[in-house]
Amino acid sequence: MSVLNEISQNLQQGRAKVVKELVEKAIEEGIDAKTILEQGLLDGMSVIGEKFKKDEVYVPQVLIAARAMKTGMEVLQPLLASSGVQARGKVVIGTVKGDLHDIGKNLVRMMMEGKGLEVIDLGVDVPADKFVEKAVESNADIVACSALLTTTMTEIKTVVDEIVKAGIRDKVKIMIGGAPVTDSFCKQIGADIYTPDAATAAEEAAKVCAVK
Ligand code: B1M
Repeated sequence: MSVLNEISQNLQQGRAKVVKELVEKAIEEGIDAKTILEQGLLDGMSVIGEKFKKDEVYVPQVLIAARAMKTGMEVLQPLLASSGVQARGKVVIGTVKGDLHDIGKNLVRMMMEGKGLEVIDLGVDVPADKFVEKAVESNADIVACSALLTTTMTEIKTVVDEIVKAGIRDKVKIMIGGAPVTDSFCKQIGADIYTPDAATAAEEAAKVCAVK
């Protein structure tokens, strides 16, 4: 098995320490950082994403795989930066104002990072103007809103309105999700993309960034 394959396999098993050692080994073998990222770490996260979508793995396995990915990335990051490898796109994500649920939002963030996107996580209870401020400041491709309560999902509309008001509607795609959110709600409030789960959200975000 190649070292890249080993990285992918061990990441899927959530073995953070082994992944770190294997990434170091791959660097020593002279494999370039971009290849290690794409054919090792991102490959592993992509398999986990697919399995999560099919209910073949559950939240805890995704979380430990994401932790292993993070550990590998810590070794790789300085090399990626110095070799000029850019993130594939930028996402500003948060749970909307009044809502403190963040487990699903964190999964979306991790899966998006697993697709090689830079994700700026604003946390929970995020007011609409904060989404806009960060999107402008970071020149984001996507604003991603999570809501878990029927009483807070309407807050996503406020985010859409603020984005329009700020004059950046044509610059960002608005992605939305969370248990009470639906595709028809997405259309109704003028957002762009509704996805039901974290893996699909990451796939759609990667598609958006690929055509930008
Ligand atoms: Co709350 N809660 N909660 N809660 N909570 C729910 C959501 C609820 C359905 C429980 C119930 O009554 N059966 C209910 C909402 C009812 C409704 O509005 N329809 C509810 C309620 C009422 C409340 C409080 C009001 C309770 C109270 O205080 N009376 C209160 C509100 C606090 C607030 O936010 N202001 C509250 C509080 C809490 C805790 C703090 C205790 C805790 C949150 C801890 C945390 O997140 N750090 C909590 C929890 C854990 C839940 C349940 C049990 C689990 C939510 C969860 O994490 N699921 C939930 C009941 C349930 O869902 N079974 C419930 C796992 C997670 C992986 O799924 O977040 O749906 P989820 O994410 C999914 C998809 O939705 C999607 O991807 C993920 C899967 O891949 N997704 C996106 C999510 N965001 C996305 C964004 C995208 C795309 C996809 O694009 C941008």
